[in-house]
Amino acid sequence: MSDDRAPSPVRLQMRRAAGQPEPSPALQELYRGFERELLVPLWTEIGELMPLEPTSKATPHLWRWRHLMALAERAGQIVPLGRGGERRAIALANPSLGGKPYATPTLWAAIQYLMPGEDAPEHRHTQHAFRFVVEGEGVWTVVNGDAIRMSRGDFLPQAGWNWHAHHNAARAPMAWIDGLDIPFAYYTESQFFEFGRDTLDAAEKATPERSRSERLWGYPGLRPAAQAAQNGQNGRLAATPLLAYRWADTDRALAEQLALEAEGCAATLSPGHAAVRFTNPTTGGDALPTLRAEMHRLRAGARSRSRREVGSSVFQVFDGSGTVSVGEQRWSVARGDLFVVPSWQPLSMRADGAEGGPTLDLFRFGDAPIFEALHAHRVQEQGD
Ligand code: GTQ
Ligand code: FE2
Repeated sequence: MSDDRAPSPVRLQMRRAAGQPEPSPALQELYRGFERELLVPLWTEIGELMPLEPTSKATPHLWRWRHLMALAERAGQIVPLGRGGERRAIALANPSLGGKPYATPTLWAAIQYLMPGEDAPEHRHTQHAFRFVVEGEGVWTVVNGDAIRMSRGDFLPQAGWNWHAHHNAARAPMAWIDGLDIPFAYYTESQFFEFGRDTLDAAEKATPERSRSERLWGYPGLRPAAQAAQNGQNGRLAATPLLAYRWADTDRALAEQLALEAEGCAATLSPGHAAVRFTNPTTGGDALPTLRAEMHRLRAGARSRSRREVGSSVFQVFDGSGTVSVGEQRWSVARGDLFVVPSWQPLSMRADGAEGGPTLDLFRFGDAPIFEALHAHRVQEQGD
């Protein structure tokens, strides 16, 4: 055997354990043969490769909004924005994903910050994205030339391969959060990216109250007839054509679910726990192909059912305060705080306060559409 051969990256250890062959010189020699030929037997790996249920590498973790904001503000002062770096976005890095900028194995979650008058340059990519605003206003996100106002509580989906730029038309800086499927696209080696124009034209710097997409699609149950069936798939679009879901609508939908529950109609997930999902009006399914987004509201003092599911999620507290437990972790949370729920880790949430007090509102996004599409999704709820 030649000595100039690179050391084998395969390392096999003989172990005395159930299901493992008895260590012996012959076994040792067999394992060295496997290493030379870059082979790994199933019997040494099966516990790690095929566990009885998901054992996520990701850790439940909480990021405090005030710490994120302080650092984003500092970045606004000292980090210029431009072509190449593309965005002043600062990602949540799960503590057990090797320092990668991934909130979970599939999800990117970042705080993005724009100074007054600043533009983030146009580009497009196959990764699906959305913006969610917990506070502030003054930025318009420009998607295929359509300027879309961003303000508190708005959910702004933006499916892959659409041109987009962001424009701060106000005199104050603004922050928001981005969610994307960047890690999923990275591991599956499926991503494409293109640079667009370096500057926006005057029309794109307009600041309309309502975007073209809302003027065309923003009416419950009404579809523009000119957009009916010519898109193939019986008019089902892969991603939502509605590019802004406004807080006034979301807030009202949640308030009405709780009101209906109080009137004795079964409307909520569990007592005092209302939720809505942001959907594609042409399908009724998730707004984006890979990302699910929802808003949850817990009545003061209410507790959610404990629940675990395949796939991971990121939550941001939108309003109110409460206690959240994820796996072994437990946190008190308040406005803006972000936390991650790894695959198959139980989540339960409780709103602070006594009856009649302020609700706990939480924005949530996750990767469930991926697993649903592959028939690999499972949910287990307390009491099941
Ligand atoms: O705003 O276009 O947080 O492309 C990461 C990648 C934001 C964006 C991110 C992006 C963007
Ligand atoms: Fe982007």
